[in-house]
Amino acid sequence: MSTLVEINFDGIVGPSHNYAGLSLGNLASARHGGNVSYPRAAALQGLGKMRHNLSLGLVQGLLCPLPRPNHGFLGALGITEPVDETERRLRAAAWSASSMWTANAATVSPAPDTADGRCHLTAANLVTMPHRSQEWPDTVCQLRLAFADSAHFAVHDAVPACFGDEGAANHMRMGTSHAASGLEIFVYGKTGGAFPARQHEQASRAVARLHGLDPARCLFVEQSAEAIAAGAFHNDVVAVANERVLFTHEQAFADPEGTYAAIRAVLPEAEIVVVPASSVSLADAIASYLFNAQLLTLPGGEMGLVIPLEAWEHRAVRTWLDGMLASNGPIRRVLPVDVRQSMANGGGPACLRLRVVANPATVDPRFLLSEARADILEKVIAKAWPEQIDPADLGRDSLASSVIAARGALLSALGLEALA
Ligand code: SUG
Repeated sequence: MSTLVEINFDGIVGPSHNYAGLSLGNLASARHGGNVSYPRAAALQGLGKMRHNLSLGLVQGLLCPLPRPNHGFLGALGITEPVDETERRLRAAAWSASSMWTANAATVSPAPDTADGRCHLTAANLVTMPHRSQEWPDTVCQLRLAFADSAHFAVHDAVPACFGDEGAANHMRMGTSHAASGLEIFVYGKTGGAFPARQHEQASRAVARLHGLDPARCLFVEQSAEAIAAGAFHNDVVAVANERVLFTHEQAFADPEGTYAAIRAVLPEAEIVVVPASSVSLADAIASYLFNAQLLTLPGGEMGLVIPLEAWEHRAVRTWLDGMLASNGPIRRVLPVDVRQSMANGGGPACLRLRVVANPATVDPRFLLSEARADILEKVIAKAWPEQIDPADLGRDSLASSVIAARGALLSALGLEALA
């Protein structure tokens, strides 16, 4: 039996989690900008999702929040307190806990797909949004620690900033099993609408080259302009794949039929589950985050879809899901989870995790979760995470001290002081 399994590395929600309305084109971020956030509840919700997946018998990994407020970023922009009106957003950027959405940390090509037989990870430059562009150097440090075993992993710096790259959120991998050689699907957008296209085709092509992928097993697919205009700022808001199954909204891709045909040409076993707009409109798909789901192969072999509660509670989505479960489709279980604090910033279950197919024994164990370690994390979060943050509090020294201390307590509890 292969030792390669899918490991989901969830980002622990950082103690500075707040709603600053920083992401143009991300409707939830815009809608909740200025609201009071609840970092402790947010981190406990995230941990609850990790525990949920652990209890399903899956291997669960974790990644730590990055250092915030980012004084280096503020210094490089010449920003000091007190800030004026024009500097407020940049200051908020330096406080953002956005690294929790680890689907944007990197693009991952597992060992069966690469020329040198190692799992390759390229950190995402995230240049389209200022608050996210500061993440990648710290992300690379963390990935180099978690995946330090160079016999099995290669971690690349981000591709040059001239080409925006948002990582695994715009990348899907299909195959007969996780351990088999895969078809890697890179989804990019084209600019032109009211909202930015955050993934550039050339960034995706660079990642494929860096990872040593077989061009015959790569697809570069354009995201539909309507999807971006409707608020699908990443492909993972309108489509998700797992092994032989693609679960997608009918308006996800610029050329849906061409995309499905190209997938079937490489993977004849592919099962493509298309949700028609007549059942769930693009607007409802984006409001409910139906597709921002974790499509998982459960230990028994059947597939489960971990969706946000918002999708489960949405009338049209629920009707469609009930019909799907009653049919004989490949997705056998629907598993709703509560990640409402993250959802209010546009981050559903799929945003919160980075998928890595690897042998868990080759990963630094400090980045793997067990029930016992989850108990430890829960205590640290309950004790050290701020209960709430009003965006007007950003910049306060007392808040900065508690955010820094909370992250420090987490790193010590995990034995990851090296990231301090
Ligand atoms: O980059 N939200 C994130 C959400 C990322 C979701 N990730 C995936 N779809 N994979 C973003 O837009 C909001 C921060 C704020 O407004 O305070 C934010 O960054």
